[in-house]
Amino acid sequence: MMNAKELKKAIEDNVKVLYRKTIDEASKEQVFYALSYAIKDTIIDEWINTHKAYDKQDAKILYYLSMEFLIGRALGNNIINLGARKEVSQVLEELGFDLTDIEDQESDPALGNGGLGRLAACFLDSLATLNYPAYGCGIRYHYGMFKQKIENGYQKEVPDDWIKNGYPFEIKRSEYSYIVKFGGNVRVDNVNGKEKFIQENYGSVKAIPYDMPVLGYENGMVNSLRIWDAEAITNFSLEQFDKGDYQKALEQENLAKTLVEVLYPNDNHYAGKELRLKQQYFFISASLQRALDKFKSTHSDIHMLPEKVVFQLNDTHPTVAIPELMRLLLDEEGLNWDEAWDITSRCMAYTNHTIMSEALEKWPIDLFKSLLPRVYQIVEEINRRFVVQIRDRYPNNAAEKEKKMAILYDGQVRMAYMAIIAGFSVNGVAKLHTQILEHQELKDFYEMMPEKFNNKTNGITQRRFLVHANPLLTDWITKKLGSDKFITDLPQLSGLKQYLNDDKSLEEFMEIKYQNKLRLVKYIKEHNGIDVDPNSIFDVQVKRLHEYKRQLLNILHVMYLYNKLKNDDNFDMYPRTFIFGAKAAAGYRRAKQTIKLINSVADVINNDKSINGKIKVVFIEDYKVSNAEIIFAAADVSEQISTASKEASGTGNMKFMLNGAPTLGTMDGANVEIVEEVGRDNAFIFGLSSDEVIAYENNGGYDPMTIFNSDTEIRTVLMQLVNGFYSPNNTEEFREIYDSLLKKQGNDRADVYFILKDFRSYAKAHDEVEKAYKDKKRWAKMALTQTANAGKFSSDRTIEEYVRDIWHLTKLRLDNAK
Ligand code: GPU
Repeated sequence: MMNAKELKKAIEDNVKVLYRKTIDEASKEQVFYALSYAIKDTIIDEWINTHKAYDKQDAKILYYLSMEFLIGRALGNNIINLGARKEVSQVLEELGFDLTDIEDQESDPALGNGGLGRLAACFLDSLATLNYPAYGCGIRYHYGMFKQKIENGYQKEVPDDWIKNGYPFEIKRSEYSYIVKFGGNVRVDNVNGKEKFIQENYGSVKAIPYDMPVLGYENGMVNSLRIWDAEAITNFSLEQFDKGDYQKALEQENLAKTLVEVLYPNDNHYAGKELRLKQQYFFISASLQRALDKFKSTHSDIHMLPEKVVFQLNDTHPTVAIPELMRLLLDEEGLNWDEAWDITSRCMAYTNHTIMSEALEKWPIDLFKSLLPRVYQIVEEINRRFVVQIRDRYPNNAAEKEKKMAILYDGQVRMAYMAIIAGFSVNGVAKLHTQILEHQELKDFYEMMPEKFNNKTNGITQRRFLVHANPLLTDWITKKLGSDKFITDLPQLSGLKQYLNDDKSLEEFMEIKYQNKLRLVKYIKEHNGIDVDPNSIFDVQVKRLHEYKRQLLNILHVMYLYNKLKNDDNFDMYPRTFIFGAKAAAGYRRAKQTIKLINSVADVINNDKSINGKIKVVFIEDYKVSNAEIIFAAADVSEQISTASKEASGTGNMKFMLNGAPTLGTMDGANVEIVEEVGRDNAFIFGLSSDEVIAYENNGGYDPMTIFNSDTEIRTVLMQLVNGFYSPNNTEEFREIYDSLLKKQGNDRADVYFILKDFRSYAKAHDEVEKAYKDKKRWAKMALTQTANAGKFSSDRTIEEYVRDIWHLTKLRLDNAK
């Protein structure tokens, strides 16, 4: 890192070169660019040095293949990982600017939907921090996750043109471009008695990589996130035009334009769109071609590939990597099937992130085949050989096993099955989730190949979600522990336990929470125009809007509390602010209706003077990584209320915990492990267990009408959905929500997600929260207990487990590192 004087000069020079301005004339945005380029400058040498070390040490490299990297803003994070936070803020101050203001100028790169994409970003941070050689490989979407506007209570999607003004931390690397082919047909040639498969009449596009630096924490390591952009090859080339291939030239031009245009905004949901499959193959083919070329530039024997390269498939979205690697090995490298299969199956590992059936990718064979004719042939052969294996192993129930396990079945390509069959590792993302995979969802595969299955409980990076998000707490912890080692060794937080009975420390801890609440109060005032009482309990649910995550349960409970305040003279409550933040997939009706409901309830309650502000409801517009950091730091209560068995892990739960907010949740996903760490007394657990949920599901569900008929308070709340109480101009506004809770919907049971079933138990858990919070000291202790026990949930721990059990990487040595 340059010293303060050099940095100051670099910023001033950049402002001049970029904008023909002196620093006193520069806007905040201009200073953002000037500073970012100065920071990039200091990164570059370490970046080069890291990749020289890759080559010199002949390091095994991980390729983390993912359709999503929800990286969030880079500037602040890079400054932290360079260890230059204090120095940079000071320089900026001298120049008359505030670092936080400057950071706010950066667009928030949202190349992901939610948990899955954010996990990939946390993993990159940990890999670099732990000195492991790795590339993230993904897509350079021109439009990331849409920006959310709330208009009249409804979500409106606005395109996220994140690269409009140029993104300072990326480098275009045209010299590593590759061609990717789509469609056409396969011709078989016979060359010297050997079959050769040639794809012809295809359309193609050029894949151009952009690299972003991924910095380790103060270790001189800089890995790359490589995202692929598309360009047309022909540009109406005369050649094609002459051949009368005008139509094709146009098509290719068009393909290049649309291919990487936009991220599909679906979380945990497979929509089966052709363009999505094209995106998948596009970035996979380019990434693999590059990985093989890189390997071959320093190795002569392709059979060594598994010793030097490993590919991790982030869910099934990149699974086409399996037949694509086979294709490259067979058709380009000239290997035979067995050799290619041996290499492929030793290079590929798969992570499963959900058991939700609507998320499972099953491509129609017709579509798959016409888009990827050669790749499909290979899938057929993989499937044929696997079916032979099944018949061998299960001679008595082969047909049944085939139905349950074959890759090709019922006219579909079942991507998860291909990933399991071809790869050497299948992992779930939390203990409970992995158990459910082994014993329910994938039990036939587990029975046949148990050695492949393993668990890797998710984690989060403390560099972003503590050091960057919560500088006050970071400084306090550093003081209390006498060291900042927890920044790279999170379990050191357990040293805070010695302060659990120290009144002064508890007071300091809660004072920091209060300061962070003030920061959020200010954000809410500026962005929502709502006044929030910082002394109220901040009860927060931020995550994607999904029925299984049950934001509906939360808001129904708010309606219930409001009724009690209004109607029951004996009822009183500690002031609460219910904070929501959530984007709904653009085509997800029920999710959008739930957003409208939350906003309608907010409107009525926030404007009712008679309840003295005892309840406030805030819907934070455009929930994203940058405001998430402010929200986690300010939360008192972490709502993790998914229907048990449905949330594979959750990672927001860990971010709240790290920042001192106890979990109010079900025994689902990683909540189970959070409770294991803090103890049952330091969490508010409610609801059906996953076993109970699964048992109900196997028996046709339960009857919500008995609850409706017997519980008058619940009934009143439900009636308010359809009597205009929250929608005076349209009593039908929330009819579908009402119906979904009480009536069968086509093939769906009533109340698929057990909202009414869990309601009373949820309300009781809320009572417990209030009781605990009123006892200031008890609460402070409970809050500090969360932070002190968060050590397990660092993505550093997760990555070390992946390395130990799956990737077998070696730490890179960096000679020039500090
Ligand atoms: N997840 Br599949 C997503 O965010 N999007 C998806 O499309 C799929 C899974 C999430 C899980 O819902 C969440 O429980 C988990 O913590 C996260 O992936 C990371 O593993």
